[in-house]
Amino acid sequence: MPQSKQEAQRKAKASEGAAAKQKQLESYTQPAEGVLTTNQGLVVPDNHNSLKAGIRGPSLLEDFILREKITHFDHERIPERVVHARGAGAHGYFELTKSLSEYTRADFLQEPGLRTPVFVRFSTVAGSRGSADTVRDVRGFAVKFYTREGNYDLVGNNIPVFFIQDAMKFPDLIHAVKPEPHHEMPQAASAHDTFWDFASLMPETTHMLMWAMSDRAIPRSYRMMEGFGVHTFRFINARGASHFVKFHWKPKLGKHGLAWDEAQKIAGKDADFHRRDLWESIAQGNFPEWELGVQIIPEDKAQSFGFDLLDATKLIPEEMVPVTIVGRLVLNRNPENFFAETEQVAFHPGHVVPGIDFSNDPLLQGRLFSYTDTQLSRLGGPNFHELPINRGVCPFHNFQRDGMHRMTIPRGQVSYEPNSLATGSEFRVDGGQQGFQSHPEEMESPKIRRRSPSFDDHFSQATLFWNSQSPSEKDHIVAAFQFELSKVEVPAIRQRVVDNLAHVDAKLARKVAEPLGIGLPDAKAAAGRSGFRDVRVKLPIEASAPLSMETPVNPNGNGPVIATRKVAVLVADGVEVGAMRAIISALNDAGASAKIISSRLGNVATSSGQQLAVDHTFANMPSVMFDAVLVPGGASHAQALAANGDAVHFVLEAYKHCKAICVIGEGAELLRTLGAVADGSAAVPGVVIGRNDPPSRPQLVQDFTAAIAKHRHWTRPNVDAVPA
Ligand code: HDE
Repeated sequence: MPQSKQEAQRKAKASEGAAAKQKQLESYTQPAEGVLTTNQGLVVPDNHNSLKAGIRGPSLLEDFILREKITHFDHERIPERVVHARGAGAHGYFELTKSLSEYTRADFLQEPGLRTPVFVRFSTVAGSRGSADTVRDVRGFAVKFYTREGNYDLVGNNIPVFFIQDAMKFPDLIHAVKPEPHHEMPQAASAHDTFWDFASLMPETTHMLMWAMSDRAIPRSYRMMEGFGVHTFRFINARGASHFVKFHWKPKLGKHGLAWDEAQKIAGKDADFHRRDLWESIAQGNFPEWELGVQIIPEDKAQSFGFDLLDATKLIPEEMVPVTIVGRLVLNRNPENFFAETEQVAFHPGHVVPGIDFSNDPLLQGRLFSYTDTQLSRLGGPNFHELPINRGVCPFHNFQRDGMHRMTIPRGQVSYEPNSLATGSEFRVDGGQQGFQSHPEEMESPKIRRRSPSFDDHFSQATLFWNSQSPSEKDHIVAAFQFELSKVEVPAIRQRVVDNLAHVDAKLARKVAEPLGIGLPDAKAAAGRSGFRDVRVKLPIEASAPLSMETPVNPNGNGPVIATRKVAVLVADGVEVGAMRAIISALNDAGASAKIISSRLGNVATSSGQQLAVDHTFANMPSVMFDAVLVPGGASHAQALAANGDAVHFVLEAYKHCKAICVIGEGAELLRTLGAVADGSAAVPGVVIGRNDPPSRPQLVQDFTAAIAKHRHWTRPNVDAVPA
């Protein structure tokens, strides 16, 4: 067969696999149109009036149509997830690009080109279902692979380590971070006494705190964050050999954060910011994409790092074990129904397939119990695996029976094994080499309720993280600690936190402490507290580049990426549109989008007397909804904008949030209103000042594109002087 035909057949087969889940889900969908009926199928004759004893009389109990409607409504809510309640989901596929057959027998990791359908749910951790998307928090990154051997769930986060080492502490951690129990405040925020009280008394949280105070915890988009399996797992190959493995998701669009002031404002202006961003990108055909990477560690190397692979507060720096890219994840379809899919999806790290197994990480071990258990109260019984979104695409059969909401109808007399009645011949599960085989790890040790001493070092990786940050990233971390601790009312808690930080880096601790009205950080006091162990593993590296968000995810990627970036174009009557149109067209070609913003909807008149349609107003789409701002030229337009407080605020705020700004011709007037960039003549990072004449346009386009691609210009001067 010619190769191209083979390739075409392979592709057709691959997409068939990816569509398996969609086909299955379609059989459960219900059209929105048609006559209204009761749940029993009776046509409803009148959907506005209840049945009454007389035209002005009381309603009758007999009215089963009213009763059914109200009863169903009364029971519409289910308990929200106890953590990760707020989330957004999408369908897509995972395509293997490099066979992992050397390490694992998992079917979906054998044949490059094979596509496996997936459902992914991103989430915040602490907030309730209706909380804002852009709060400072860890993000969940949960992937359900509907493989031909059963469902595999990789239930990870956007941060590669965790707050605690043992599942025993999880309820305490979550009780501490959730709203305080007496008055249920604050919502979706760690900036309060109970969280920092707990954290300060648990030095093992320190490494994760560093990540949580970094811009990782305020991502620009779900599409622009990394994902991590966090724990060490095992791959088991066809010969039964085991390797340890850590999973990484690397976003195609790079990893980017918001400014903290911006994140807080977005929480009010558009609480659905991340959910909307994901939905709109997919709806517009800009399918979010990640690469799957693995760090593979031979069993005999596992003890060689100094820190323990079973300790979820540790990562393995990529310099020590490189990440190999083995596949890609593409999200290409929005759910049909939020409740049926995103809310009812039930992830579980214990959903594994043959070839993937657990490590003894005591945090992971606790999770293996929790996830099925929690669905029992959340989804109302043991049959949640039958919900359409949770069904595997391969057949399943066993003799578990009955329970709330059973949907399948098991046939026949037999519900036990072994039996001879189901088919007339003897049937028993043979206990052989078929199916999932637990890795036969040797176990010879006494039962013990203690922490391994190999988990004792709580600071060396926190220091590694700190040393890996750029100066601006360090500033953001310091500011985040200061903000959070300034909300803590008990000074002794603030003091304990900075005492612990002194073991990460003395300068960091001093800086954090400065505005907090407490004493100097006291490393000795921290070391004297119970729970503190003075152990430091010597790492072979001082810093690790991939830990900085400023290190590109894919250093070999081509050119500046501005795809899906949003640019606001500020206009008023008299706007000169020549250069503006050239820039917008170049932005569109590069996959970015531009929206025309003015003080009112409708049209503005251009300098040549044409009408320019306005997309949004300054009030309904403020600067925090955009990645960059363009102010075209035109004398009366520039004057009008400079006299408009909303327009000035728009640019000031974009300046403060270090976004790319391009001003053309008289549009530069608006910049001059910024005390911070006095006359606009000095080169300010990310501020592009151009002329209206056609010959300068290519350079203008190039400079503005490069400025947007840089995401943010954190080193911009005088940002604090801007009162936005
Ligand atoms: Fe979870 N976690 N978790 N977790 N987790 C849940 O399960 C739990 C942990 C993570 O989009 C719950 O179905 C325990 C680490 C994500 O539906 C619950 C421990 C990581 C999601 C639960 C942990 C996670 C959850 C709540 C410590 C990163 C959302 C609802 C022993 C690797 C999944 C539910 C979704 C959800 C328990 C720690 C990630 C209660 C006991 C570490 C992404 O079962």
